[in-house]
Amino acid sequence: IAMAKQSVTLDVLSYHASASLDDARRLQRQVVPSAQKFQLHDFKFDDINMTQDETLKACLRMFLDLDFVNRFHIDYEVLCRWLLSVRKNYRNVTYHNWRHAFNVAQMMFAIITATQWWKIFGDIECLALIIACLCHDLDHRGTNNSFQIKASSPLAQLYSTSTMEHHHFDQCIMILNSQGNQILGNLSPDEYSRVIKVLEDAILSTDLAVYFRKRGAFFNLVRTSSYNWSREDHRELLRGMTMTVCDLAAITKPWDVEKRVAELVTSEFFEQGDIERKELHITPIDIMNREKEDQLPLMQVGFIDSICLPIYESFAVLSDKLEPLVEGVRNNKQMWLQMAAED
Ligand code: 5BB
Ligand code: ZN
Repeated sequence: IAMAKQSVTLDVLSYHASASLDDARRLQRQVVPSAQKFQLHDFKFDDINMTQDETLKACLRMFLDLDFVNRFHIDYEVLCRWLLSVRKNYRNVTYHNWRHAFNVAQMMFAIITATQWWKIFGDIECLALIIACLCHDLDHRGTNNSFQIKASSPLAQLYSTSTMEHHHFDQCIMILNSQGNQILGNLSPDEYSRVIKVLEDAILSTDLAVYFRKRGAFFNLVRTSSYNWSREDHRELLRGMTMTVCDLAAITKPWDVEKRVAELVTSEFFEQGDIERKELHITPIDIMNREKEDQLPLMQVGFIDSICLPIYESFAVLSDKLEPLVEGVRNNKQMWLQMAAED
């Protein structure tokens, strides 16, 4: 079993590639516009009109404004190369690509600045959270955990639960350890291990199964106002839930954005369904079945009611600064209901 695991590991890890020093130096010389210019504090942020280069500069802006570069003595050229490497290790899949990761990080930035939760988390946890957002879907293949299991993929042999999320974390660690990409290289050993622990926890929290397992405890803390953010276990819950809130944030966006993103999610689901039919000879579940396309608006309503509204409502109780997120979800629910009624 040890031998088998080792060869599976080598197989899985062989995809990694670092960005070139030339590209890093090119990015390093560019002027980085302000957060205002990029609208990085805006909950309605939309990346549609940004170039690939601009998404990287926006990430540099987040690192600069959160004071990570000074506080953690991050070599700016190393940061540029790390960002390029992270982007390079996303695949060109329809939804779970670099743009998705970038949007998740922007929402984390907007939330921790608007609410001032950066004071609750402190600099180490904030650094870990932003890195986690950028890395949380690294090397996603456009197929979910249950697909890995059904296809007996090498990844599923390596990790039987939270399969993809463990892989995203592995990829994240590999990039952080690569020559010329070590943005955590100047942290003290204690700070370094703390960042890695928080990072792992945050990336694993993006498995919806983990969200379902933990959300009850979180809703209780919020409902009864019995949270104490100086407690690590309470903060850990808040960090995990914030990862989910950022991961699913397309559902809070203005309708034109939400509509466009939902189409990407749908396409990726259908593409998985096609592979399941063709290669695994099974009938895909409804959300992945092209023949059930007309059920989409009602599926989105179900997704909103069962997964999204509870967490965004809970977050708005924690901070009234987050009310625009719930309003966005409620508005999109009405739009999906309207679409369902039209067909
Ligand atoms: C979600 C959980 N899944 C295991 C089964 C299906 N459900 S669902 O019924 O709530 C559902 C969610 C059904 C259809 C959906 O999209 C059709 C376009 C969605 C859905 N999921 N819709 C969205 O707009 C988004 Br965003 C998502 C999230 C997709 C990424 C899944 C990984 C989530 C990690 C937290
Ligand atoms: Zn994601």
